[in-house]
Amino acid sequence: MAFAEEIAQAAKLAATEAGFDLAGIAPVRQQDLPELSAFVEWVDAGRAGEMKYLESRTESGDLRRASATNAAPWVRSMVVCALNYSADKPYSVDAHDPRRGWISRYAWGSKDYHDALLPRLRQVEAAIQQSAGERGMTVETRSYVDTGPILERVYAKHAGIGWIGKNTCIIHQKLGSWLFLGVILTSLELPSAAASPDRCGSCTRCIDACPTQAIVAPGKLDARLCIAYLTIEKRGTVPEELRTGIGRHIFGCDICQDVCPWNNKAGNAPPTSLPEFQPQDQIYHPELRRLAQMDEETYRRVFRGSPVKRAKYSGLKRNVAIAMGNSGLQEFIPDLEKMASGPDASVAGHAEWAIKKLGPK
Ligand code: B12
Ligand code: SF4
Ligand code: SF4
Repeated sequence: MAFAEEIAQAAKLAATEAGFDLAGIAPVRQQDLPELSAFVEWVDAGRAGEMKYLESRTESGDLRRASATNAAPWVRSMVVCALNYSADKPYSVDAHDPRRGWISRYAWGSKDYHDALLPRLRQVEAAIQQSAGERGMTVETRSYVDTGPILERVYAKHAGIGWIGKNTCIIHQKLGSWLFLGVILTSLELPSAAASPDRCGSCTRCIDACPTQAIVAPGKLDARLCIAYLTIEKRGTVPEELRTGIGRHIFGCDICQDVCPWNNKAGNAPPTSLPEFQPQDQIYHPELRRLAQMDEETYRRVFRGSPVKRAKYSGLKRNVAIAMGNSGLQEFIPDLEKMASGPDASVAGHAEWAIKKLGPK
């Protein structure tokens, strides 16, 4: 046990040295993680939408994500690390220029968060290996940043990183919720933290502010209604009845975090100083017209290394068409007409909808 405590300390120290803001250790036994069963209910209710990878099952028919042992039968504990990505820029709820679209805070930097976190996790993994080796022990380790079938927020809660808010995000009392998570599975039983206590209390600001009523109950999000899903994950057609609620969001959505008191308290949610998460001029709150006119090569250059690439060129243009339709600005009609007569049927269809929404010139 003394060795396990020392290795745990070495892991946490290495996490700090690698630049993580928070690190803790979570248990992996099912009985210690009651939230895992909520995932099964969530999938059964169809809330994953078209994100079929969340519904992947083991040979025995269990949902792969319902237990970390499905990814690694040897896992005995999990080191969870969190990195602050907040930036010194206004929140989306305070940005009202109808000529501009909103790209979610997590995508403003020059590097995709997977690429920013994985090398740091590898550093921590190496420290765990070294610390165990020095004590004559062997250890298996494996790192994931949203790259494996692990319910990262559940483990983050039980590693003491933060509680799962009613908006479903991990929130830390001081750092707020602008946090990326990464996990390291280990074959050692390391001493785990106490789970973070819930501090949402009677607050319901996130639920009340969500424009598409995607938070159907505290801690339960119907992804099919969430703007982040609709603008990032959903391919092809965005259901017409959901387009108005998307507003001017063109990639992701921050509203349920913008309104959260833990991101607004004086001194809370400080900006990160990491260079890779500093807002890029071309990405932060961009002009819709510039994006509507952007050719594919420029798109690839501007968004190189950025999570925005996940929406693909066609998806981003589709989102821009919806945002233009929601802007109330008829000056966008000529751009929309060009998009409506372009070769991409999905973009064209959404541009036609936007033209109709803006009404006759
Ligand atoms: C799929 C996914 C999405 C989907 C679905 C999100 C969702 N809330 O389910 C979509 C595309 C909508 C999405 C959006 C975003 N995502 Co996302 N996403 C994921 C992913 C890949 C899986 C999450 C998942 O399994 N969801 C299914 C639900 C059921 O699980 P859960 O959210 O963990 O929910 C738990 C709680 O709700 C809890 N629970 C159950 N009942 C109850 C009841 C109460 C009262 C409470 C409090 C809790 C609770 O148990 C559930 C698990 O069973 C994770 C990475 C990973 N591998 O975990 C990233 C991840 C969750 N996403 C992340 C981010 C940053 C975002 C966005 C902020 C991006 C953006 N700005 O657009 C938004 C946030 C939207 C939001 N409010 O959640 C971060 C979250 C960091 C944090 N601080 O929490 C993660 C961890 C990625 C990472 N490695 O950093 N995401
Ligand atoms: S990210 Fe936006 S759409 Fe999704 S739950 Fe939060 S406020 Fe609602
Ligand atoms: S807005 Fe309120 S209810 Fe929602 S996550 Fe933040 S504290 Fe919890």
